[in-house]
Amino acid sequence: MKEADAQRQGSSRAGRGHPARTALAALAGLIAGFCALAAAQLVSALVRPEAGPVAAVGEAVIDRSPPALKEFAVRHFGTGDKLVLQLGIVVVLALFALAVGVLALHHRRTGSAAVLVFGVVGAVAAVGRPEGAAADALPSVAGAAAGAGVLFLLAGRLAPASPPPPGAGAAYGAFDRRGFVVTASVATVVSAGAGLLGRRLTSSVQAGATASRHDLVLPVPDSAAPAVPAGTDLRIPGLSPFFTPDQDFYRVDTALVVPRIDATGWRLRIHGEGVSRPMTIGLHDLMRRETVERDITLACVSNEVGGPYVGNARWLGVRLADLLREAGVRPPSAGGRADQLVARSVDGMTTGTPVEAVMDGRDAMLAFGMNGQPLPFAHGFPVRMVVPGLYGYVSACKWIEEIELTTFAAYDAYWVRRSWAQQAPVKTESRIDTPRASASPKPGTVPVAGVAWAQHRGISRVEVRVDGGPWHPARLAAEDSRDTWRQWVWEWPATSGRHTLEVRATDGTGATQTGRRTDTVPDGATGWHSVVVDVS
Ligand SMILES: Nc1nc2c(c(=O)[nH]1)N[C@H]1C(S)=C(S)[C@@H](COP(=O)(O)O)O[C@H]1N2
Ligand SMILES: [Mo]
Repeated sequence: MKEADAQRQGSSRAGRGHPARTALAALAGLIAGFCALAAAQLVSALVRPEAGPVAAVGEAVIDRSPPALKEFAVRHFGTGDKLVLQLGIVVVLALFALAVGVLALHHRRTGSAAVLVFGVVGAVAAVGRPEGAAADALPSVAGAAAGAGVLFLLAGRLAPASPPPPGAGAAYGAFDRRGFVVTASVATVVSAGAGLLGRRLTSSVQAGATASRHDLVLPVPDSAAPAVPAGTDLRIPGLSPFFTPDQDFYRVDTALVVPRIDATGWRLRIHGEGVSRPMTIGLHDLMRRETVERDITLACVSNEVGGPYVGNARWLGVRLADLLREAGVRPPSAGGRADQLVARSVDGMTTGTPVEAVMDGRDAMLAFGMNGQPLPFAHGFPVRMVVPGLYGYVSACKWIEEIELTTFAAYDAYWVRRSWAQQAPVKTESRIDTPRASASPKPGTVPVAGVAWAQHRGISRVEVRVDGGPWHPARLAAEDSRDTWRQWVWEWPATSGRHTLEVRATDGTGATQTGRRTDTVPDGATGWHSVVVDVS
Protein backbone atom coordinates (compact mmCIF):
# COMPACT_ATOMS: atom_id res chain seq x y z
CA MET A 1 0.00 0.00 0.00
CA LYS A 2 2.56 2.42 1.25
CA GLU A 3 4.79 1.44 -1.62
CA ALA A 4 2.10 1.99 -4.16
CA ASP A 5 1.31 5.37 -2.63
CA ALA A 6 4.89 6.44 -2.82
CA GLN A 7 5.07 5.22 -6.38
CA ARG A 8 2.00 7.18 -7.33
CA GLN A 9 3.22 10.27 -5.54
CA GLY A 10 6.56 9.93 -7.18
CA SER A 11 5.23 9.61 -10.64
CA SER A 12 2.51 12.24 -10.24
CA ARG A 13 5.15 14.59 -8.96
CA ALA A 14 7.33 13.64 -11.85
CA GLY A 15 4.64 14.80 -14.26
CA ARG A 16 5.14 18.39 -13.07
CA GLY A 17 8.35 17.35 -11.41
CA HIS A 18 10.88 18.30 -14.00
CA PRO A 19 9.71 21.84 -14.78
CA ALA A 20 9.11 22.42 -11.07
CA ARG A 21 12.57 21.16 -10.18
CA THR A 22 14.12 23.31 -12.85
CA ALA A 23 12.29 26.36 -11.51
CA LEU A 24 13.40 25.52 -7.98
CA ALA A 25 16.95 25.08 -9.21
CA ALA A 26 16.84 28.53 -10.77
CA LEU A 27 15.49 29.85 -7.48
CA ALA A 28 18.35 28.08 -5.70
CA GLY A 29 20.73 29.97 -7.97
CA LEU A 30 19.12 33.28 -7.05
CA ILE A 31 19.25 32.45 -3.35
CA ALA A 32 22.90 31.49 -3.68
CA GLY A 33 23.56 34.80 -5.47
CA PHE A 34 21.82 36.68 -2.69
CA CYS A 35 23.92 34.85 -0.08
CA ALA A 36 27.04 35.68 -2.05
CA LEU A 37 26.26 39.41 -2.18
CA ALA A 38 25.27 39.47 1.49
CA ALA A 39 28.47 37.75 2.58
CA ALA A 40 30.48 40.09 0.38
CA GLN A 41 28.69 43.07 1.89
CA LEU A 42 29.52 41.91 5.39
CA VAL A 43 33.17 41.29 4.60
CA SER A 44 33.58 44.51 2.60
CA ALA A 45 32.33 46.42 5.63
CA LEU A 46 35.32 45.01 7.47
CA VAL A 47 37.79 45.47 4.60
CA ARG A 48 36.66 48.57 2.69
CA PRO A 49 33.15 49.47 1.45
CA GLU A 50 34.57 50.29 -1.99
CA ALA A 51 35.88 46.73 -2.33
CA GLY A 52 32.42 45.14 -2.50
CA PRO A 53 32.04 43.09 -5.71
CA VAL A 54 29.35 45.21 -7.39
CA ALA A 55 31.25 48.43 -6.78
CA ALA A 56 34.57 46.83 -7.69
CA VAL A 57 33.32 45.32 -10.94
CA GLY A 58 31.49 48.55 -11.77
CA GLU A 59 34.58 50.66 -11.19
CA ALA A 60 36.69 48.22 -13.17
CA VAL A 61 34.21 48.61 -16.03
CA ILE A 62 34.54 52.40 -15.75
CA ASP A 63 38.33 52.07 -15.72
CA ARG A 64 38.29 50.03 -18.88
CA SER A 65 35.46 51.59 -20.82
CA PRO A 66 36.57 53.30 -24.02
CA PRO A 67 35.95 57.07 -24.18
CA ALA A 68 33.05 56.54 -26.59
CA LEU A 69 31.22 54.38 -24.07
CA LYS A 70 31.94 56.80 -21.24
CA GLU A 71 30.64 59.61 -23.43
CA PHE A 72 27.52 57.61 -24.23
CA ALA A 73 26.88 56.95 -20.55
CA VAL A 74 27.48 60.56 -19.53
CA ARG A 75 25.26 61.81 -22.33
CA HIS A 76 22.34 59.46 -21.85
CA PHE A 77 22.33 58.78 -18.15
CA GLY A 78 24.10 61.87 -16.88
CA THR A 79 25.09 61.55 -13.28
CA GLY A 80 22.67 58.61 -13.15
CA ASP A 81 25.11 56.57 -15.24
CA LYS A 82 26.46 55.04 -12.04
CA LEU A 83 23.06 53.76 -11.03
CA VAL A 84 22.50 52.35 -14.51
CA LEU A 85 25.87 50.61 -14.37
CA GLN A 86 25.18 49.05 -10.98
CA LEU A 87 21.70 47.96 -12.02
CA GLY A 88 23.24 46.42 -15.13
CA ILE A 89 25.70 44.46 -13.01
CA VAL A 90 22.94 43.24 -10.71
CA VAL A 91 20.85 42.12 -13.70
CA VAL A 92 23.81 40.24 -15.18
CA LEU A 93 24.45 38.65 -11.79
CA ALA A 94 20.81 37.60 -11.48
CA LEU A 95 20.78 36.00 -14.95
CA PHE A 96 24.03 34.24 -14.17
CA ALA A 97 22.59 33.02 -10.86
CA LEU A 98 19.51 31.56 -12.58
CA ALA A 99 21.66 29.76 -15.13
CA VAL A 100 24.10 28.45 -12.56
CA GLY A 101 21.21 27.16 -10.44
CA VAL A 102 19.87 25.12 -13.35
CA LEU A 103 23.38 23.91 -14.15
CA ALA A 104 23.84 22.77 -10.57
CA LEU A 105 20.69 20.66 -10.82
CA HIS A 106 22.42 18.40 -13.29
CA HIS A 107 26.06 19.00 -12.43
CA ARG A 108 26.18 19.90 -8.81
CA ARG A 109 29.93 20.40 -8.50
CA THR A 110 30.29 22.29 -11.78
CA GLY A 111 27.43 24.62 -10.93
CA SER A 112 28.87 25.46 -7.56
CA ALA A 113 32.31 25.92 -9.07
CA ALA A 114 30.85 28.37 -11.59
CA VAL A 115 29.89 30.62 -8.68
CA LEU A 116 33.54 30.67 -7.70
CA VAL A 117 34.42 31.92 -11.17
CA PHE A 118 32.32 35.03 -10.54
CA GLY A 119 34.10 35.46 -7.25
CA VAL A 120 37.38 35.48 -9.13
CA VAL A 121 36.06 38.16 -11.49
CA GLY A 122 35.07 40.32 -8.51
CA ALA A 123 38.37 39.72 -6.75
CA VAL A 124 40.45 40.55 -9.82
CA ALA A 125 38.38 43.69 -10.39
CA ALA A 126 38.83 44.83 -6.80
CA VAL A 127 42.55 44.15 -6.62
CA GLY A 128 43.11 45.59 -10.09
CA ARG A 129 41.69 49.00 -9.15
CA PRO A 130 44.35 51.70 -9.12
CA GLU A 131 44.32 51.71 -5.31
CA GLY A 132 43.52 48.00 -5.00
CA ALA A 133 45.18 45.99 -2.23
CA ALA A 134 45.30 42.22 -1.79
CA ALA A 135 42.72 42.40 1.01
CA ASP A 136 40.22 43.88 -1.46
CA ALA A 137 39.81 40.39 -2.90
CA LEU A 138 38.32 39.14 0.38
CA PRO A 139 34.73 40.35 -0.06
CA SER A 140 34.42 38.69 -3.46
CA VAL A 141 36.13 35.51 -2.30
CA ALA A 142 33.96 35.26 0.81
CA GLY A 143 30.85 35.98 -1.21
CA ALA A 144 31.69 33.37 -3.81
CA ALA A 145 32.47 30.76 -1.16
CA ALA A 146 29.16 31.41 0.60
CA GLY A 147 27.26 31.35 -2.68
CA ALA A 148 28.93 28.17 -3.91
CA GLY A 149 28.32 26.43 -0.60
CA VAL A 150 24.65 27.35 -0.48
CA LEU A 151 24.13 26.30 -4.08
CA PHE A 152 25.83 22.98 -3.41
CA LEU A 153 23.51 22.33 -0.46
CA LEU A 154 20.36 23.38 -2.29
CA ALA A 155 21.21 21.38 -5.39
CA GLY A 156 21.70 18.40 -3.12
CA ARG A 157 18.18 18.79 -1.77
CA LEU A 158 16.82 18.87 -5.29
CA ALA A 159 18.59 15.71 -6.32
CA PRO A 160 16.56 12.49 -6.31
CA ALA A 161 16.78 10.92 -2.88
CA SER A 162 18.41 7.77 -4.24
CA PRO A 163 19.54 6.43 -7.59
CA PRO A 164 16.53 5.79 -9.82
CA PRO A 165 15.39 2.20 -9.74
CA PRO A 166 16.05 0.42 -13.00
CA GLY A 167 13.40 1.28 -15.54
CA ALA A 168 12.08 4.29 -13.57
CA GLY A 169 13.65 6.69 -16.12
CA ALA A 170 12.20 10.16 -16.44
CA ALA A 171 9.27 9.29 -14.22
CA TYR A 172 11.53 9.20 -11.19
CA GLY A 173 11.45 12.69 -9.69
CA ALA A 174 11.01 12.59 -5.94
CA PHE A 175 13.32 14.86 -3.99
CA ASP A 176 13.68 16.30 -0.52
CA ARG A 177 11.13 19.13 -0.71
CA ARG A 178 11.09 19.84 2.95
CA GLY A 179 14.87 19.84 3.09
CA PHE A 180 14.97 22.29 0.20
CA VAL A 181 12.48 24.68 1.78
CA VAL A 182 14.26 24.59 5.14
CA THR A 183 17.73 25.07 3.65
CA ALA A 184 16.54 27.84 1.33
CA SER A 185 14.77 29.65 4.16
CA VAL A 186 17.68 29.41 6.55
CA ALA A 187 20.13 30.58 3.87
CA THR A 188 17.92 33.53 2.95
CA VAL A 189 17.31 34.64 6.52
CA VAL A 190 20.95 34.29 7.55
CA SER A 191 22.05 36.20 4.44
CA ALA A 192 19.58 38.99 5.02
CA GLY A 193 20.96 39.24 8.55
CA ALA A 194 24.54 39.26 7.31
CA GLY A 195 23.74 41.91 4.71
CA LEU A 196 22.05 44.13 7.27
CA LEU A 197 24.89 43.65 9.71
CA GLY A 198 27.28 44.61 6.89
CA ARG A 199 25.35 47.80 6.30
CA ARG A 200 25.34 48.63 9.98
CA LEU A 201 29.07 48.04 10.20
CA THR A 202 29.72 50.17 7.14
CA SER A 203 27.77 53.06 8.52
CA SER A 204 29.44 52.78 11.91
CA VAL A 205 32.84 52.70 10.21
CA GLN A 206 31.72 55.78 8.30
CA ALA A 207 30.27 57.46 11.37
CA GLY A 208 33.74 58.75 12.21
CA ALA A 209 33.96 60.43 8.83
CA THR A 210 30.49 61.92 9.16
CA ALA A 211 31.30 63.22 12.63
CA SER A 212 34.62 64.66 11.49
CA ARG A 213 32.80 66.63 8.81
CA HIS A 214 30.10 67.72 11.20
CA ASP A 215 32.67 68.88 13.75
CA LEU A 216 34.87 70.73 11.29
CA VAL A 217 34.98 74.45 11.95
CA LEU A 218 36.11 76.32 8.88
CA PRO A 219 38.60 79.14 9.48
CA VAL A 220 37.69 82.74 8.77
CA PRO A 221 39.50 83.44 5.50
CA ASP A 222 42.64 85.59 5.70
CA SER A 223 41.79 86.77 2.22
CA ALA A 224 38.02 86.86 1.81
CA ALA A 225 36.38 86.65 -1.59
CA PRO A 226 35.83 90.16 -2.95
CA ALA A 227 32.20 91.24 -2.55
CA VAL A 228 30.07 90.06 -5.45
CA PRO A 229 29.16 93.19 -7.45
CA ALA A 230 25.51 94.18 -7.63
CA GLY A 231 23.96 92.89 -10.83
CA THR A 232 26.02 89.70 -11.06
CA ASP A 233 22.87 87.63 -10.78
CA LEU A 234 20.18 88.77 -13.22
CA ARG A 235 17.58 86.59 -11.47
CA ILE A 236 15.72 85.76 -14.65
CA PRO A 237 13.35 82.78 -14.34
CA GLY A 238 14.95 79.72 -15.91
CA LEU A 239 18.47 81.18 -15.78
CA SER A 240 21.07 79.27 -13.69
CA PRO A 241 21.70 81.11 -10.43
CA PHE A 242 25.14 82.72 -10.17
CA PHE A 243 26.12 80.39 -7.31
CA THR A 244 25.19 76.76 -7.88
CA PRO A 245 23.69 75.27 -4.71
CA ASP A 246 25.71 72.24 -3.53
CA GLN A 247 22.86 69.82 -4.15
CA ASP A 248 22.59 71.02 -7.78
CA PHE A 249 26.33 71.06 -8.41
CA TYR A 250 27.20 68.56 -11.10
CA ARG A 251 29.16 65.52 -10.03
CA VAL A 252 31.54 63.69 -12.31
CA ASP A 253 33.88 61.03 -10.97
CA THR A 254 34.77 57.37 -11.26
CA ALA A 255 33.68 56.47 -7.72
CA LEU A 256 30.70 54.14 -7.37
CA VAL A 257 30.97 54.36 -3.62
CA VAL A 258 31.74 57.91 -2.51
CA PRO A 259 34.89 57.77 -0.39
CA ARG A 260 34.10 58.87 3.14
CA ILE A 261 37.30 60.02 4.74
CA ASP A 262 37.71 60.70 8.43
CA ALA A 263 39.25 64.17 8.41
CA THR A 264 41.04 63.57 11.70
CA GLY A 265 43.18 60.89 10.07
CA TRP A 266 43.59 62.62 6.71
CA ARG A 267 47.11 63.41 5.52
CA LEU A 268 48.47 64.98 2.35
CA ARG A 269 51.91 64.03 1.18
CA ILE A 270 53.86 66.32 -1.13
CA HIS A 271 56.94 64.84 -2.76
CA GLY A 272 58.66 64.18 -6.04
CA GLU A 273 61.01 65.80 -8.47
CA GLY A 274 62.38 69.16 -7.36
CA VAL A 275 60.70 68.91 -3.95
CA SER A 276 63.59 69.89 -1.68
CA ARG A 277 61.45 69.75 1.48
CA PRO A 278 58.93 66.89 1.17
CA MET A 279 56.04 67.28 3.56
CA THR A 280 53.09 65.44 5.02
CA ILE A 281 50.38 67.58 6.55
CA GLY A 282 47.02 67.06 8.22
CA LEU A 283 43.88 69.14 7.89
CA HIS A 284 44.53 71.35 10.90
CA ASP A 285 48.07 72.10 9.71
CA LEU A 286 46.57 73.07 6.40
CA MET A 287 43.86 75.27 7.86
CA ARG A 288 46.39 77.08 10.06
CA ARG A 289 48.11 78.45 6.96
CA GLU A 290 47.04 81.59 5.13
CA THR A 291 43.56 80.86 3.83
CA VAL A 292 41.88 82.31 0.76
CA GLU A 293 38.28 82.35 -0.33
CA ARG A 294 37.51 82.63 -4.05
CA ASP A 295 34.64 82.25 -6.47
CA ILE A 296 35.61 79.79 -9.19
CA THR A 297 33.54 78.12 -11.89
CA LEU A 298 34.33 74.46 -12.42
CA ALA A 299 33.69 72.74 -15.75
CA CYS A 300 33.95 69.19 -17.02
CA VAL A 301 35.63 68.33 -20.29
CA SER A 302 32.80 65.84 -20.94
CA ASN A 303 30.28 68.66 -21.09
CA GLU A 304 28.52 68.75 -24.44
CA VAL A 305 27.78 72.11 -26.01
CA GLY A 306 24.81 73.36 -23.96
CA GLY A 307 25.36 70.65 -21.33
CA PRO A 308 24.97 70.74 -17.55
CA TYR A 309 28.46 69.84 -16.28
CA VAL A 310 29.50 73.27 -15.15
CA GLY A 311 28.90 74.96 -11.82
CA ASN A 312 30.01 77.94 -9.80
CA ALA A 313 30.92 77.91 -6.12
CA ARG A 314 32.72 79.87 -3.43
CA TRP A 315 35.75 77.86 -2.38
CA LEU A 316 37.78 78.22 0.80
CA GLY A 317 41.26 76.80 1.08
CA VAL A 318 44.97 77.39 0.83
CA ARG A 319 46.90 78.58 -2.20
CA LEU A 320 48.60 75.59 -3.72
CA ALA A 321 51.50 77.77 -4.86
CA ASP A 322 52.24 78.74 -1.23
CA LEU A 323 52.49 75.09 -0.22
CA LEU A 324 54.62 74.20 -3.22
CA ARG A 325 57.04 77.04 -2.48
CA GLU A 326 57.20 75.84 1.12
CA ALA A 327 58.15 72.42 -0.23
CA GLY A 328 60.90 74.03 -2.29
CA VAL A 329 59.23 73.65 -5.68
CA ARG A 330 60.05 76.09 -8.47
CA PRO A 331 57.96 76.42 -11.62
CA PRO A 332 59.63 75.45 -14.91
CA SER A 333 59.89 79.14 -15.85
CA ALA A 334 62.13 79.61 -12.81
CA GLY A 335 64.24 76.56 -13.57
CA GLY A 336 62.11 73.92 -11.84
CA ARG A 337 62.52 70.39 -13.16
CA ALA A 338 58.94 69.19 -12.71
CA ASP A 339 56.36 70.48 -15.16
CA GLN A 340 53.49 68.27 -13.98
CA LEU A 341 51.76 68.12 -10.63
CA VAL A 342 50.08 64.74 -10.22
CA ALA A 343 47.37 64.70 -7.57
CA ARG A 344 46.24 61.30 -6.35
CA SER A 345 42.99 60.64 -4.55
CA VAL A 346 42.32 57.95 -1.96
CA ASP A 347 40.60 55.88 -4.65
CA GLY A 348 43.65 55.94 -6.89
CA MET A 349 42.29 58.41 -9.43
CA THR A 350 44.93 60.87 -10.66
CA THR A 351 44.89 64.30 -12.24
CA GLY A 352 47.89 65.93 -13.93
CA THR A 353 48.16 69.73 -13.77
CA PRO A 354 50.82 72.01 -15.25
CA VAL A 355 53.04 73.27 -12.40
CA GLU A 356 53.39 76.52 -14.32
CA ALA A 357 49.63 77.14 -14.20
CA VAL A 358 49.44 76.35 -10.50
CA MET A 359 52.26 78.81 -9.72
CA ASP A 360 51.51 81.61 -12.21
CA GLY A 361 49.59 83.69 -9.71
CA ARG A 362 46.08 82.38 -10.33
CA ASP A 363 44.08 81.18 -7.34
CA ALA A 364 44.87 77.48 -7.63
CA MET A 365 43.70 76.06 -4.34
CA LEU A 366 43.59 73.12 -2.04
CA ALA A 367 40.01 73.67 -0.97
CA PHE A 368 38.26 72.43 2.17
CA GLY A 369 35.22 74.74 2.03
CA MET A 370 32.48 74.99 -0.60
CA ASN A 371 29.78 77.65 -0.36
CA GLY A 372 30.44 78.23 3.33
CA GLN A 373 30.42 74.56 4.37
CA PRO A 374 33.04 71.83 4.56
CA LEU A 375 33.20 70.10 1.18
CA PRO A 376 30.33 67.65 0.73
CA PHE A 377 31.61 64.04 0.63
CA ALA A 378 30.62 63.77 -3.02
CA HIS A 379 32.68 66.83 -3.84
CA GLY A 380 35.89 65.67 -2.23
CA PHE A 381 35.77 65.98 1.57
CA PRO A 382 38.03 66.75 3.29
CA VAL A 383 40.25 68.40 0.66
CA ARG A 384 40.25 68.79 -3.12
CA MET A 385 42.07 70.82 -5.70
CA VAL A 386 40.50 73.64 -7.70
CA VAL A 387 42.42 75.45 -10.44
CA PRO A 388 40.73 78.29 -12.33
CA GLY A 389 40.82 77.86 -16.10
CA LEU A 390 41.46 74.11 -16.38
CA TYR A 391 38.95 71.32 -16.87
CA GLY A 392 38.28 69.20 -13.79
CA TYR A 393 40.04 66.07 -15.01
CA VAL A 394 43.37 67.92 -15.19
CA SER A 395 43.00 69.96 -12.03
CA ALA A 396 40.19 69.28 -9.59
CA CYS A 397 41.27 66.11 -7.76
CA LYS A 398 38.77 65.24 -5.04
CA TRP A 399 39.61 63.23 -1.88
CA ILE A 400 43.23 64.17 -2.51
CA GLU A 401 45.92 62.45 -0.48
CA GLU A 402 49.11 62.86 -2.47
CA ILE A 403 50.80 65.43 -4.66
CA GLU A 404 53.72 64.21 -6.71
CA LEU A 405 55.88 66.53 -8.77
CA THR A 406 56.94 64.93 -12.02
CA THR A 407 56.99 65.60 -15.75
CA PHE A 408 54.40 65.20 -18.48
CA ALA A 409 56.94 63.08 -20.34
CA ALA A 410 57.23 60.66 -17.44
CA TYR A 411 53.63 60.19 -16.38
CA ASP A 412 50.11 60.07 -17.85
CA ALA A 413 47.28 60.66 -15.40
CA TYR A 414 44.03 58.63 -15.30
CA TRP A 415 42.05 60.12 -18.19
CA VAL A 416 45.14 60.84 -20.27
CA ARG A 417 45.75 57.10 -20.38
CA ARG A 418 42.22 56.84 -21.75
CA SER A 419 42.83 59.08 -24.78
CA TRP A 420 42.06 62.50 -23.29
CA ALA A 421 44.53 65.34 -23.73
CA GLN A 422 47.35 66.04 -21.27
CA GLN A 423 46.71 69.77 -21.47
CA ALA A 424 43.15 70.96 -21.17
CA PRO A 425 42.48 74.64 -20.57
CA VAL A 426 38.77 75.44 -20.43
CA LYS A 427 37.39 76.52 -23.81
CA THR A 428 35.24 79.61 -24.19
CA GLU A 429 31.65 78.45 -23.95
CA SER A 430 28.18 79.87 -23.73
CA ARG A 431 24.82 78.30 -23.04
CA ILE A 432 21.21 79.38 -23.50
CA ASP A 433 19.30 78.52 -20.31
CA THR A 434 16.02 80.15 -21.28
CA PRO A 435 13.89 79.72 -23.29
CA ARG A 436 14.23 75.95 -23.23
CA ALA A 437 14.03 73.91 -26.40
CA SER A 438 10.54 72.75 -25.53
CA ALA A 439 9.26 76.22 -24.66
CA SER A 440 6.59 77.99 -26.69
CA PRO A 441 6.76 81.64 -25.69
CA LYS A 442 4.21 84.18 -26.92
CA PRO A 443 5.16 86.71 -29.60
CA GLY A 444 6.59 89.91 -28.14
CA THR A 445 9.62 90.53 -25.98
CA VAL A 446 11.18 87.25 -24.82
CA PRO A 447 14.29 87.37 -22.62
CA VAL A 448 16.89 85.00 -24.03
CA ALA A 449 19.36 84.40 -21.19
CA GLY A 450 22.15 82.10 -20.14
CA VAL A 451 25.70 81.82 -18.91
CA ALA A 452 29.08 82.11 -20.61
CA TRP A 453 32.45 81.03 -19.26
CA ALA A 454 36.12 81.26 -20.12
CA GLN A 455 37.72 80.83 -16.72
CA HIS A 456 40.78 82.96 -16.04
CA ARG A 457 40.34 84.88 -19.29
CA GLY A 458 36.90 86.25 -18.48
CA ILE A 459 33.98 87.00 -20.79
CA SER A 460 33.92 90.33 -22.66
CA ARG A 461 31.00 89.87 -25.03
CA VAL A 462 28.06 87.57 -25.73
CA GLU A 463 25.98 87.68 -28.89
CA VAL A 464 22.77 86.03 -29.94
CA ARG A 465 21.33 85.48 -33.40
CA VAL A 466 18.01 84.26 -34.70
CA ASP A 467 17.66 81.95 -37.70
CA GLY A 468 21.22 82.59 -38.83
CA GLY A 469 20.65 86.37 -39.03
CA PRO A 470 22.90 89.15 -37.71
CA TRP A 471 24.48 88.82 -34.26
CA HIS A 472 22.92 90.96 -31.54
CA PRO A 473 24.99 91.94 -28.49
CA ALA A 474 23.53 90.58 -25.26
CA ARG A 475 23.58 92.58 -22.04
CA LEU A 476 26.23 91.14 -19.73
CA ALA A 477 25.65 90.81 -16.01
CA ALA A 478 28.30 92.37 -13.78
CA GLU A 479 31.51 90.34 -13.69
CA ASP A 480 32.37 88.74 -10.35
CA SER A 481 35.82 87.65 -11.45
CA ARG A 482 37.39 86.36 -14.60
CA ASP A 483 37.46 82.94 -12.98
CA THR A 484 33.68 82.75 -12.83
CA TRP A 485 30.98 82.38 -15.42
CA ARG A 486 28.98 85.40 -16.44
CA GLN A 487 25.26 85.69 -17.01
CA TRP A 488 23.82 87.47 -20.03
CA VAL A 489 20.43 88.38 -21.46
CA TRP A 490 19.10 89.58 -24.79
CA GLU A 491 15.58 90.91 -25.20
CA TRP A 492 14.27 89.12 -28.25
CA PRO A 493 11.44 90.69 -30.24
CA ALA A 494 9.94 87.31 -30.99
CA THR A 495 7.59 86.75 -33.90
CA SER A 496 5.30 83.77 -34.43
CA GLY A 497 6.79 80.64 -35.88
CA ARG A 498 9.65 78.26 -35.30
CA HIS A 499 12.98 79.94 -34.67
CA THR A 500 16.53 78.88 -33.99
CA LEU A 501 18.45 80.85 -31.38
CA GLU A 502 22.24 80.65 -31.26
CA VAL A 503 24.75 82.11 -28.85
CA ARG A 504 28.47 82.79 -28.94
CA ALA A 505 30.85 84.40 -26.47
CA THR A 506 34.08 86.35 -26.72
CA ASP A 507 36.65 85.96 -23.96
CA GLY A 508 38.78 88.55 -22.21
CA THR A 509 41.58 88.19 -24.76
CA GLY A 510 39.19 89.16 -27.56
CA ALA A 511 38.95 85.65 -29.03
CA THR A 512 35.46 84.64 -30.11
CA GLN A 513 34.10 81.17 -29.45
CA THR A 514 34.39 79.02 -32.55
CA GLY A 515 31.27 77.74 -34.29
CA ARG A 516 33.07 74.63 -35.45
CA ARG A 517 31.44 71.60 -33.85
CA THR A 518 33.87 69.15 -32.27
CA ASP A 519 33.40 66.27 -29.88
CA THR A 520 34.30 66.40 -26.20
CA VAL A 521 37.24 64.00 -26.73
CA PRO A 522 40.12 64.79 -26.44
CA ASP A 523 40.05 68.27 -24.89
CA GLY A 524 36.52 69.67 -24.76
CA ALA A 525 33.62 70.26 -27.16
CA THR A 526 33.34 73.35 -29.33
CA GLY A 527 30.47 74.88 -31.26
CA TRP A 528 27.62 77.28 -30.64
CA HIS A 529 24.73 76.23 -28.48
CA SER A 530 21.42 76.50 -30.32
CA VAL A 531 17.83 76.16 -29.21
CA VAL A 532 14.78 75.79 -31.43
CA VAL A 533 11.61 77.37 -30.04
CA ASP A 534 8.05 77.61 -31.29
CA VAL A 535 6.63 81.08 -30.77
CA SER A 536 2.84 80.98 -30.75
N1 LIG B 1 39.17 61.63 -7.03
C1 LIG B 1 38.57 62.09 -8.13
N2 LIG B 1 38.63 63.42 -8.39
C2 LIG B 1 38.04 63.92 -9.49
C3 LIG B 1 37.38 63.07 -10.41
C4 LIG B 1 37.36 61.68 -10.12
O1 LIG B 1 36.82 60.86 -10.88
N3 LIG B 1 37.95 61.24 -8.97
N4 LIG B 1 36.79 63.61 -11.51
C5 LIG B 1 37.28 64.90 -11.97
C6 LIG B 1 36.44 65.49 -12.98
S1 LIG B 1 36.45 64.75 -14.51
C7 LIG B 1 35.73 66.63 -12.75
S2 LIG B 1 34.94 67.41 -14.01
C8 LIG B 1 35.61 67.19 -11.40
C9 LIG B 1 34.17 67.30 -11.00
O2 LIG B 1 34.06 67.79 -9.69
P1 LIG B 1 32.65 67.74 -8.98
O3 LIG B 1 32.18 66.32 -9.04
O4 LIG B 1 32.87 68.25 -7.60
O5 LIG B 1 31.75 68.65 -9.77
O6 LIG B 1 36.27 66.41 -10.44
C10 LIG B 1 37.51 65.88 -10.85
N5 LIG B 1 38.12 65.26 -9.71
MO1 LIG C 1 35.37 66.08 -15.88
